[in-house]
Parts: sequence; structure tokens; C-alpha cells
Amino acid sequence: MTVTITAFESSPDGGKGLARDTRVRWALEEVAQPYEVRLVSFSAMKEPAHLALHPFGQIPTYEEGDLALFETGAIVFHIAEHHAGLLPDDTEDGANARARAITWMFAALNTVEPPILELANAKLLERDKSWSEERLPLVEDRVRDRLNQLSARLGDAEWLDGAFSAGDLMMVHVLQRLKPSGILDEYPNLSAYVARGEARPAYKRAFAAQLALYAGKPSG
Ligand code: GTB
Repeated sequence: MTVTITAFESSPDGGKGLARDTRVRWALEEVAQPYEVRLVSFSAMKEPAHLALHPFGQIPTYEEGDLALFETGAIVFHIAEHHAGLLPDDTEDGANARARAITWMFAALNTVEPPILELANAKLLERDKSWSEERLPLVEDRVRDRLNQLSARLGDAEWLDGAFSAGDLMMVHVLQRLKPSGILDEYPNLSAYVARGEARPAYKRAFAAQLALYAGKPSG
């Protein structure tokens, strides 16, 4: 059945892979599933047709036959559950490892991503406020608190828990958002972890696909 995802018609990052359709593309590439992309403008995202798919008027969405999903966590989990390659097998031996990989997906989205988004918003939306300069170091330190903990857990391991999983996919994409801040460079093992994710052929294909849409075009 054809899978169709939505992405920005015009991406604010000009194709640096930071918009969240990249993590869905990456998951589909990891499990070798073809997909189509429907591009949506910022105004179309807030119109009834798109709101029926995504109640918050965002991208990405995922359609497959009768199924329509939103939220990248749910979408990547769905892909991982239905195709081999992103989660350990649900066998007696693999069940615990599978549960731990899913835990890392939630940790990426619920524990690591929020302070990173807070930093992105502080830089993007609050720079002109009188209190911005005073607040920014506090927000940056909240990111560092999480990265200190994540870095300690990862240590010199290749991936978060054994083989590469949907948990790593999600964590790497969440951490990428920090690159412009320079904070990731303070953590050599996390920088190397992100680089390992980016070196995966599936990631490269996903990145190239979104770059091909936006490179050289004015960002929206
Ligand atoms: N929790 C949702 C999920 O994980 O699916 C969040 C989805 C979301 O934030 N979507 C954003 C969106 O549609 C695009 S990815 N925004 C439009 C809106 O809310 O009106 C966020 C994003 C956008 C741009 C960059 N960038 O240019 O660097 C990075 C990330």
C-alpha cells in the first residue's frame, strides 16, 4: 500500500534536514519502504483538509490506505512495528530489548527534545525581548543538564542500547537540532553518535530527498 507523508512546501531550514519529516523519511529508508511526499504550504496546513489529518496543523503526517497518523513518535513507532530493522524482534529473547528501544524513543521525545525546543524558541522567537540575554544561559544550561546525563549513559558505546534502533534514530534527529548552537560540540561522544547516525546510508538517502526539494529555493 502506498505511503504518503507530508512535508513543508518551503522549509525554513532550506533543506538542512531539521524539519520533522526527515525522521519519518529516515525510518522508511531504514526499512526499505517506498513513500510519496505531498508538500503543504503554511496556509494549507491550517485549512480543514490538512487539519483533518493533523489536528494541530503541522507536518509531517502519514497516510497508508485507511490509516492517517500524525506525531513523528507514533509514525516512526508504527513503521518500526510493521517492518523489520528498527526494533529488536518481539521474541522471548528480544522482548526486553524491544521495550528498552521503545523507551529510548520516548526519552528522545519527552525528555531530551523539550529543552532543545525551548532553546530553539528562545533564540528564534525571544531574541528581541529585554530579558532574552538574561534568560538564554539558563535555557542553555537546561539543555546541558540533559546532555550531561545522556553523554554519561552513552559513554563510548556505538548506540544507546545494543544495535541501532528507532530509539537512536529519534535521539540523533533530536540532537541534530542543537548543531547551530555549538552546544553539541561540547560533548565529543554525542557529536560522534550523531555523526554515526548521519553516516547511515538510510539517513543519507532521507537527507538527500528533502534537500532536493529545498536547495536553492527561498525558505518559507
Ligand atoms: N510533535 C510533533 C511531531 O513530532 O510530529 C511536532 C511537529 C512539528 O513541530 N511540526 C512542525 C510544523 O509543522 C515542522 S517540524 N510547524 C508548523 C506549524 O506548527 O505551524 C519543526 C521544525 C520546523 C523548522 C525547522 N527549521 O527550519 O530548522 C526545524 C524544525
